[in-house]
Amino acid sequence: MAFPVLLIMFVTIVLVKTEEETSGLRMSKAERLSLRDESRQMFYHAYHAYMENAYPADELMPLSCKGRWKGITPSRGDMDDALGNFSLTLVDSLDTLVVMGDFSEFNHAIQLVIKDVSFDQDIVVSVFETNIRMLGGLLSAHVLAETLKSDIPLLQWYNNELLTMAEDLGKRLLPAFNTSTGIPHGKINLRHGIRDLTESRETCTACAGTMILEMAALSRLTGNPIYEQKAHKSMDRLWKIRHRTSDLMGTVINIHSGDWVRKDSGVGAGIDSYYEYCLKAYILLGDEKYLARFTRHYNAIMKYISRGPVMLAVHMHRPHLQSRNFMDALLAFWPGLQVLLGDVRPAVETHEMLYQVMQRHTFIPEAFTSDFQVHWGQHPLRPEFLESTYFLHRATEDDHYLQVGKTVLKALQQHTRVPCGYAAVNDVRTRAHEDRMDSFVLAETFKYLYMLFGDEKDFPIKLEDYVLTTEAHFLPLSLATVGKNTSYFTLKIDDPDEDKYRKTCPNTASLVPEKVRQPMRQLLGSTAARPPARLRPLNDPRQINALSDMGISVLTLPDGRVQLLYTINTAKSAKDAAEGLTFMREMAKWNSLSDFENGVIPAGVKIDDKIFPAGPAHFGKEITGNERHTNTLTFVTPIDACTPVENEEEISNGFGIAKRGHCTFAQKVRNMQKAGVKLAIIIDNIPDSTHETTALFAMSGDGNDDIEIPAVFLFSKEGEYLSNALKNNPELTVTVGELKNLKKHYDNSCDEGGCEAVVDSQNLPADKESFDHLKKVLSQLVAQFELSLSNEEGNTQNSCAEEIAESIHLEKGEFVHNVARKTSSVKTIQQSVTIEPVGPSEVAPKESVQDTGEANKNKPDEL
Ligand code: DMJ
Repeated sequence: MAFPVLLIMFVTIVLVKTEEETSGLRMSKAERLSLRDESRQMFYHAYHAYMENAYPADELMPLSCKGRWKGITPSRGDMDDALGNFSLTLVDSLDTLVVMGDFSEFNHAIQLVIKDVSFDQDIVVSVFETNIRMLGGLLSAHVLAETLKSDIPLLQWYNNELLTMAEDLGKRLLPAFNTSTGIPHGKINLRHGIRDLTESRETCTACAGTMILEMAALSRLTGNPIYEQKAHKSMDRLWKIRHRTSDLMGTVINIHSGDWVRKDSGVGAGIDSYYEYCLKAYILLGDEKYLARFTRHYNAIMKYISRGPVMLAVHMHRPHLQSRNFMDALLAFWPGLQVLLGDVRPAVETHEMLYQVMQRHTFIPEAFTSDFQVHWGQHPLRPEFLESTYFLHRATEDDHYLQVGKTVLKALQQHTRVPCGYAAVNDVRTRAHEDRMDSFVLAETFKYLYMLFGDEKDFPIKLEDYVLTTEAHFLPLSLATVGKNTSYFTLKIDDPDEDKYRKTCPNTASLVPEKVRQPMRQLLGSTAARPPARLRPLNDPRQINALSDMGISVLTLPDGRVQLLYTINTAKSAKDAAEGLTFMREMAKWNSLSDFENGVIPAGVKIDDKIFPAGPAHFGKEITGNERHTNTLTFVTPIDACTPVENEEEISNGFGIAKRGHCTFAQKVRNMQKAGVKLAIIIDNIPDSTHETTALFAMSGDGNDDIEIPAVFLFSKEGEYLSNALKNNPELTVTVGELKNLKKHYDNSCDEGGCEAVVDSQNLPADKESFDHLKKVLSQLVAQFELSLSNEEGNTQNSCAEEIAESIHLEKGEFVHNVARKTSSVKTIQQSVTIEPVGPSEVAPKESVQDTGEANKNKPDEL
């Protein structure tokens, strides 16, 4: 049954390798193997730290260097969902030991698990987390022990003990499925079942839909069909409640009624592994109904959620309406899943987008905006990006993916390794640590790194004989034939349409990953160009209609920015589509003018003999050219300047200093201006931030033009320097100007090219004004336009085989021309551009950033 999928994967792997250049740096075998060894050492550093300082606790707290226990260590709320006082990290790590060929420690570890772990505890656990980490870990270790024991004498004593434990655990999870819908409760008491949990009503789609692999494996290995039957029933119900027109799923369900509680639909938190298990259920079990379902979902996702490389959640019932303007780190698994399906080209694109995000922030933050700014800064050393990197490398054999893995590995080593393990990053902007090392770091992150750099011969098992679960545990493909002929496993197809969708699109022939990645880089980091005249006077609704004809829709994001979305198959004609693409490309380039890194003119503050880069403002007097402002300074009271400034007399026409937070930048500067401040300096409130690690940005305005004084933004460290200098010398004067010119004037350091803006300021003024006007007009018109969009259904897509055949041959120079001829080659050539009418809005950083991953399995709306 699994044969067709294996064939797809094989075809993918063979065909994707082409004669084309990989453009990225080649990696020597010696370097690759040394990275493999380093990955292994990283795993052991974490593993030993856990075993020596935390075991038998569930997790290691790497900063306090002790164990985390449920009910004993102060609770972190939903973040503790995965805990159950059942030595979670050890169970999750068992098969990583096998992959690394360490049979001696594997042998020792399984003996410890058998001896120490008990599930007979009065403890409430997450059904989803316990299933993927504990049940999956036990089953995988059991299968590997069984497989290896004939070759490894050390393991010959093994006699199904882990399977017995898995069955004990499986039985304890079963009562969760006792709901009228068959959709399981989110939590269960390991000893008492759902007693006292009856008021729990909601669960997330991923929570309910990520049971089938482990449950089916348990059934097939024990011969008891009940587990698999329950999980199938839950999957059947989920399929039934999909949105019948869009084929999309929401993220939270009422387990009793089967109604949707949250109807936002993306591919990340709250839903991710449901889609993963639809496809992998087919791969593992060979049941074609799962492929049919996955294909339907996949087409919907590629039609509504995928915007080129970007994946943005929409409303499941109004799929043309975006529900969020940010993505979360969990969606980084998606390219890996696309590789499994055989749709490598969009996988390459989305992976490349994620790599740009990773490079920009060193790690992929828990959530990031559609223009790749940090939305939630945490990074708990998640595996998803490496998982996709691993699959893409297997499919393409492109050394680029080894280089990507190396970048991730080095970032982990440099910023997260601590004496007692690896510590999660609390905020990628400050790289502050968090006392947290999740079990998936050992189960997945280091495993994927090791498998990425390893040789086939480094692994004691044939990787292609297994499906990797969502927690990277191994389940053997041979399970497909176990029980295949029993009536228990013959499942009825409940949807007459399903047969129509029983085809996948292994569409990777002649794919050239570097050619796919290149445009992504251009999109995200292009040098700016002057806008063509026809983009300027967009001041009339008819022109919005013209955009619509070109396949471009306009959305206002909640933070006031405007997003243009281009979908070829909504264009009126081939000619319009080609125009639309040209428009988008030009806008992408041009838009970079409003992105600081790509062209806004950095300001500088000279304090004593040091010149610090500072962010300018989108409001007030512009700081350009050779003009320099020099003056004395005063901290304003109140320090946030959110209410009228009280120390007006002290200021006496000098510069004022205020702190970021509590109100908008514009509000602060307006209050300071009223108090007679001549230039406002706003200091960041994120501890330890500095321009050395965080990209400068321009402060946003609020649409009013009453502010006349200039304003600049300094990161915390530079602000601290300023405060100290002022403390030492209350008469201190500072000079503010355009960074480049300050440097030229005072220290000639521009000769080294250290202060060049990407765009020469001479190119800016004339068109900048009209572009601002365009953005204003777009903002005003957008609400009206969005309404009309919501009633609009996109055209049906071509079969993906056709699409790929048409789009794979696009050369850079031919792009527009080809699109004009091939308007139906939709999904791989979508683009979106976000225009910032103003800079990033003034958002006070959250003091305690919440987890967006596991926690959001249950609370996806928090993202
Ligand atoms: C893991 O536990 C699994 O991969 C899960 O599906 C998602 N979250 C974590 C890793 O980020």
